Amino acid sequence: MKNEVNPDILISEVQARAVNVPLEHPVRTSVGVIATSPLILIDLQANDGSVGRAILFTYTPAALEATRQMVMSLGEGLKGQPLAPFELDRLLAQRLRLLGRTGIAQMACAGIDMAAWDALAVARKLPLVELLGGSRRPIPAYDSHGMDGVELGVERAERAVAQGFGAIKTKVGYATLAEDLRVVRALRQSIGADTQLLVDYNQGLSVPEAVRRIHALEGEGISWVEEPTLQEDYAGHARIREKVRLPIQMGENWCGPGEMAKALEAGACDLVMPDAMKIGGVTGWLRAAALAQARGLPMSSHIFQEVSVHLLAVTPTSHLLERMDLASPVLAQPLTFENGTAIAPQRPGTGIAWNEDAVRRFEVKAR
Ligand code: SMN
Ligand code: MG
Repeated sequence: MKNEVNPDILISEVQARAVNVPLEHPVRTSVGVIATSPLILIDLQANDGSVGRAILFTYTPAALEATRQMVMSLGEGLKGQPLAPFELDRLLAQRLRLLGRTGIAQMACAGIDMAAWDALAVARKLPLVELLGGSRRPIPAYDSHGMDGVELGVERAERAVAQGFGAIKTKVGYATLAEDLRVVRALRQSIGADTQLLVDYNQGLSVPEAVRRIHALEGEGISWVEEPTLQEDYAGHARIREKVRLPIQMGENWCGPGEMAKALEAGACDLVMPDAMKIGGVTGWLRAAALAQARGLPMSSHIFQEVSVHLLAVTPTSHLLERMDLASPVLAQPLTFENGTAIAPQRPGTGIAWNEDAVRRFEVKAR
């Protein structure tokens, strides 16, 4: 007998479009430059008329079409399924057990997960954070910059401090330690002692070089050193962590909560920052938050600010929201920051909606 009080809402269709969006500043890292923002925009239609939306960031335009196709084909296989994200997660895990939920498969599953949670929140007329049992509250954020050198680095840091950010992240891993120090000292001088300074090596150093450079940074007032060595080298991160006095941060590359558990088991880091896409969407994030809570590890986000502002509000060890604007040009109402914090929008769901004129302008059609 169907539950007439609350008949299942069913998935009707999943659509995915690829766009390549200009960035105000290229994201320069020690291991490569991201010149534009390649995104997959997902629309998940439910049979009650609700539409869930999600964004995927593919890091390189080369991954756009494959990721879009993966979302579309997995979505096709979910037509008629109840709009129940935990059930969808179980179904996709089962269907991809042999392939493995890694890389583009994991990204596509996460995109469907985020869109399904969005659709459910829209159907229930609640902001996602409230559907998850939390409340909309200011989440402290840091402004995230690239390997911008001294001049642009100071210019961006001063603008962020003027906007009220209490923390700035810069990317380091220049050719020499001296250049790292020159940039860090210039930024420290420009932002003053009250603003936190975070650095991100983007996996660019060997373990011995990381120990050498982080020792040299220890007197510079750094609040965290992110991904000093290869992200998959948990033992290497643990060796660095044992030898230095600055907190080691990582997590943006963990593919699902399972990889996070292995990293924590290895003692790889003092702080965690899962990526809402790679960790497995809302569902993956909730499981990651429990792992962080069990070990008392402060948990920050990695890009995906529009959904992360909801997720950090229901994260027991919530730390900092990363502000790196990768999608605003195609959003109808970009997330706003005030005095270095952001609050999940009052609108139902995540609040993600497309600026369709901009989507048409930046859309990348399959050849
Ligand atoms: C980063 C890397 C690649 C794209 C966006 C952001 C970076 C970060 O590692 O932590 O912001
Ligand atoms: Mg990083």
